[in-house]
Amino acid sequence: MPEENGNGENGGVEAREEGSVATSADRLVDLYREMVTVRRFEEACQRGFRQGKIGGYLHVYIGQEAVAVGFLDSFKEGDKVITAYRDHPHALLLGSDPKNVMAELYGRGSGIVKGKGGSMHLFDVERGMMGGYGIVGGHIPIGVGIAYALKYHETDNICQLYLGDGAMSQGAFHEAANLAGLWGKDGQCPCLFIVENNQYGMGTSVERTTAMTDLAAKFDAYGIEHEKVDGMDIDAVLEAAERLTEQVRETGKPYAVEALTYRTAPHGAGDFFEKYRTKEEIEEWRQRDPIGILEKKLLESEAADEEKLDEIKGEAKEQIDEAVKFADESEQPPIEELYTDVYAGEDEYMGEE
Ligand SMILES: Cc1ncc(C[n+]2csc(CCOP(=O)(O)OP(=O)(O)O)c2C)c(N)n1
Ligand SMILES: [Mg+2]
Repeated sequence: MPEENGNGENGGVEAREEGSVATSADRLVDLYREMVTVRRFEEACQRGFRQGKIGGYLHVYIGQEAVAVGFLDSFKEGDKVITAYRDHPHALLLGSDPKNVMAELYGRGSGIVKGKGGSMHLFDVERGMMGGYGIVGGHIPIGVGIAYALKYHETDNICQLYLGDGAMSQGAFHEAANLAGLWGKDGQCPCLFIVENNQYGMGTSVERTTAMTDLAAKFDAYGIEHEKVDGMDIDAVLEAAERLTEQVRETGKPYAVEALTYRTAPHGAGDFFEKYRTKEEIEEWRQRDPIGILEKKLLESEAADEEKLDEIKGEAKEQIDEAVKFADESEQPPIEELYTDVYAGEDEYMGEE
């Protein structure tokens, strides 16, 4: 935690204890803006779903923002990102326009995948966003394969592979982690596993899912080094992200980080009754809300004042209001587009030019 403000010429915030990164005031304010924008987006689409404007299903990242914001801060051009269905922040943070992301949720032709993917299947391959997958654990082998391909093609890029605590009990996780560990022995699998441990898979707590609740330690079985990070504290996440992305890039070996976090929103936007957890528990975690923590830090260190924070919140709201308007006013995809990009052409499928 920064203790005082105004270090260095740029008004940088004092670095935390050993091993931490120096986070300049401007950078922290930018990260605050990112977190608030993601939060406004998630609130808006949750509303849109409940108003019946968004079909399919939809899961928001409310409470978990510091994880994606922190790790994607270390994203380098050419890197790849893959995640499950709680994927809106990852697309937004990689630079997809909120208007097109919102339009995708609304199933419109102006959506980032032309309205065919919806909330759980966001792709923006040019920006490194490799999806958005609805089958729990289904994306993990794909992410490991992407990491292998990055080395095979002799790049120095890495794959950030996000997965939930629940996904770690899937067979696909264990098979993929096994291969990642094996390929990693030869420096051939630059995959950073980022476990978003929000402590529940739908309504089932980690304790009720597995006898071995130390999720990071499960990677030991596959020879993959690991650690844990406080996923509610952006400073802690930034430090881990910067250090670990560089390590994976340099060594070509996979690494796993378990970010302890909490979704203060229900599992999905259509869930209202949460019998599996108490209001008190949710309230306790709200006290550790990552945006609240950063806000406090910014104010205490005088990196920003109330006025600045209000201005950022206002701008984020405006941007997301515009995204909702754009989505709502966009056309449905034309019927002739129904099969376009759905099946690979025969030639493509056979691997011919
Ligand atoms: C193979 C499969 N089984 C079950 C489901 C239903 N399902 C959707 S989300 C989910 C929980 C996954 O939890 P976790 O991996 O912790 O991710 P979180 O929702 O907490 O982000 C389940 C069981 C599914 N989508 N796919
Ligand atoms: Mg979970």
